[in-house]
Amino acid sequence: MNPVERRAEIKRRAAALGFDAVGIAALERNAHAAELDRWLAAGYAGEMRYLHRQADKRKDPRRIMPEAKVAVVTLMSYFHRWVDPGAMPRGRVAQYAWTTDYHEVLGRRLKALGAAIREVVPGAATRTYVDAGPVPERELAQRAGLGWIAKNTMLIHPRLGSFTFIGVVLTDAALAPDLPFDADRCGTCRRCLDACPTAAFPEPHVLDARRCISYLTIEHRGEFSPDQAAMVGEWVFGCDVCQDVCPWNVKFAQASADPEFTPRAELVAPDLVALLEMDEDTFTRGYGDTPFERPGYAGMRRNATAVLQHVAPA
Ligand code: B12
Ligand code: SF4
Ligand code: SF4
Repeated sequence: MNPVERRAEIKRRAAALGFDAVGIAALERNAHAAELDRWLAAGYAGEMRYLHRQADKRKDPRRIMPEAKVAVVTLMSYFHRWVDPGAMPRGRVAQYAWTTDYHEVLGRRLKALGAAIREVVPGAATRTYVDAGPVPERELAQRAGLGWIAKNTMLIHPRLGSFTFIGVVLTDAALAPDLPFDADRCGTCRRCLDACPTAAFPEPHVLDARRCISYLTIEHRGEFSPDQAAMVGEWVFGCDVCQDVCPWNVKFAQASADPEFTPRAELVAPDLVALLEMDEDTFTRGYGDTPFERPGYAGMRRNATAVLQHVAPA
């Protein structure tokens, strides 16, 4: 097989493994390295110190795996549409966390894709990444032709929308790269920027994570200041507002039919009062295999307290 035929075969196998889209990016210096430097210098990463430590690799992904030539980039939709959580007090949870932790599901499928690449190209080396790791995932997805980086900073695929997980396999296999997705289909729209409840976008394409509810409820360690608690509003884990209002999700995206991404009721609308009353063992039994494990018992109780204060102030 030549590099173009190998690319077609790998895409066929990726589809059979349940990936919704796949593309190949040549590994080059990140075209937006300067934006990353500016973003870090402005302090927008907050307490996510690892983003400073990983900056050199994010700016030049060839440094992650020196022998790698291309990134095989996958998208997997987890879109479910908004579900009314019913009687309050229940907090809202970002859709990506309505199911078993995606790192586990996607990690397993990416390993299978790595094995498929090694079958198609015997002797090839592969390394798989999802979320964790110094990989500029949105940048690589755009370069692999999978969509554009939108004003809300999300990677939007024209058919799937932005409720997608990105996965990456770096490899030294000789595969023909796809063309980058060069169009910007946001146009004059700015719904996401105007809808953000905490004004977290100082300008289009730039997110001040310190003001983002997703950062506050998932990444922030320790207690909330009164201002931070007020910003969280009704969101007990993550936030989807800047995606919920996007026409590319509202009009075009289809709900995922993937059985491994079937929503679990206790994640879609957790009972906040029960969350505050449960002990740590009960929390671990109920939520140990879910994204709630990242903020953990203490973090989720902190979030629940802030939401209850918002929806039913004492
Ligand atoms: C740190 C992080 C966060 C932080 C910061 C987010 C941010 N916007 O930077 C916080 C905790 C806030 C966060 C929140 C969320 N995250 Co997050 N997060 C990451 C992580 C680990 C690194 C992102 C990063 O490097 N940020 C720093 C900024 C500067 O880099 P960047 O976003 O990649 O931006 C690049 C481009 O935008 C480009 N660029 C800059 N300016 C410009 C201008 C133009 C015109 C263009 C074209 C490009 C461009 O340069 C940047 C540097 O390369 C990635 C996984 C990964 N390894 O990449 C997941 C990831 C980005 N997150 C993801 C998700 C799902 C979310 C949430 C939706 C979760 C939720 N519902 O609560 C929210 C969305 C909030 C939002 N609007 O971004 C997905 C996004 C999938 C997608 N389709 O885009 C990723 C890819 C994880 C994954 N594997 O699926 N996240
Ligand atoms: S995830 Fe929520 S808080 Fe964060 S930028 Fe989007 S709308 Fe704003
Ligand atoms: S809401 Fe509008 S500006 Fe924001 S990401 Fe979607 S299309 Fe782009």
